[in-house]
Amino acid sequence: MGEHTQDNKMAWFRQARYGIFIHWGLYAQLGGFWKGERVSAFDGAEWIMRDGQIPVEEYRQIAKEFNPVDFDAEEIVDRVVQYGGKYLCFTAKHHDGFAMYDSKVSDYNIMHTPFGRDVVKELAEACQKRGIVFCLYYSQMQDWEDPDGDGNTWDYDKEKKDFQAYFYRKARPQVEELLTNYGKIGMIWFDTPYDMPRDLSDELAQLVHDLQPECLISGRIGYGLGDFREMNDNNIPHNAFMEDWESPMTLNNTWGYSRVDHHWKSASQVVRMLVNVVGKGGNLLLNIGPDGRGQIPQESHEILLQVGKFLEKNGESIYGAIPMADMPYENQWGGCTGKPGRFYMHVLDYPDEPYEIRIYNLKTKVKRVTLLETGEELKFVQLYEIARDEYRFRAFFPEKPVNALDTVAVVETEGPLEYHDLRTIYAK
Ligand code: FHN
Repeated sequence: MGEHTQDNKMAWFRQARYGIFIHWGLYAQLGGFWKGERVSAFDGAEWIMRDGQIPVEEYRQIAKEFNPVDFDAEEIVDRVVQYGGKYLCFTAKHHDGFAMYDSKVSDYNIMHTPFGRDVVKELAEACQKRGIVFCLYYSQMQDWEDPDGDGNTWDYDKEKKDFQAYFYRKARPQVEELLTNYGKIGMIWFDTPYDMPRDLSDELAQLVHDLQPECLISGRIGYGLGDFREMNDNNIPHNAFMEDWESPMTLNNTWGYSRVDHHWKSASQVVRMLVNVVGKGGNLLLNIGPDGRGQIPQESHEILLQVGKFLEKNGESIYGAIPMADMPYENQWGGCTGKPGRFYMHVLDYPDEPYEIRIYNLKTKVKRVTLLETGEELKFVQLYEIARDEYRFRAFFPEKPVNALDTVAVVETEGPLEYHDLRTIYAK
């Protein structure tokens, strides 16, 4: 193991660029419906307990029936590999307070269901076998089952809540279990810190550092204690953000499984998001919500498989890519991702005849332009127009896209990118 620096710690994250989020818990059994009625779709379907103000004693009954017989960790992680994801982040405990693992801290866990299997353990082992970085989501503040956890004001009196008691009784010891019993955890994904007291957040961060010094902490621990910035849900910044960051995204409009949400993003929208995020220096964490039987919805599967096929051939332009700090992010054809000594043009909207793409005021000399999938060399010209004091790079693409999702061209350059005048770089 090399020197323990922040750069070393972040290395896998910066290389990965694309991870798969899995929201799965008791709520998957309900799929957004309670007693035959659809519960508000304002929040994701994983919020059903809170949105439907379901009494804790009634919600608990789901655990008595929870038996997702189709759940197969090996198959799920095989799929993550096929999808091209490099890490998997699983909801060990979401806001409903139900632990999806064998917790000695609270009986409100998956071992006390007809299913009775430790899903976290099965996923951890399956990830380890396939070289997928295993990460865990843990809701540290909200817990709708615990009388002292944040959020449940329909069963419990807000005024009587003792958050500190909850923290020491449940949250802290559960995080300790998760970081002790499941091998190496790549990242612990805390969420909704709201007004969690600073000293307890500090203590939680310290606990993670003590138990697994290399485990990353998501920005949603709050108070800047995370190792990277977590963007808002389904949010991509407008410009490159020159720090470590991640955008968590849904594939439809919910995190937890919903029987009625069919608003799926297409594979081409996902690739577009990926290029957009990675070109600006971030990671995309894309969500799957398995159903009550433990199956990945077929629609998600098909979409993510297409993305995986794209990555199989074009992964070089995504994995380990670096931000294109000053590249124009709004142009007519797509976007760019970078690597030292080269950048990748991702042609998402293919140009019409004469199939030409221009980047203005890129000063760096271009050595070669090739298509990543086929190796075909593309013609290009670089010129400087004296009267307009303007540099022009023009690349000529073939008549037809080599990939309907994204035609990627590798632009090899002499040295790092330099621009004539940052105010005037644009692409068309
Ligand atoms: O409330 C949660 C939500 O259910 C989901 O887990 C997302 C994922 O980023 N985080 C919270 C909302 O931001």
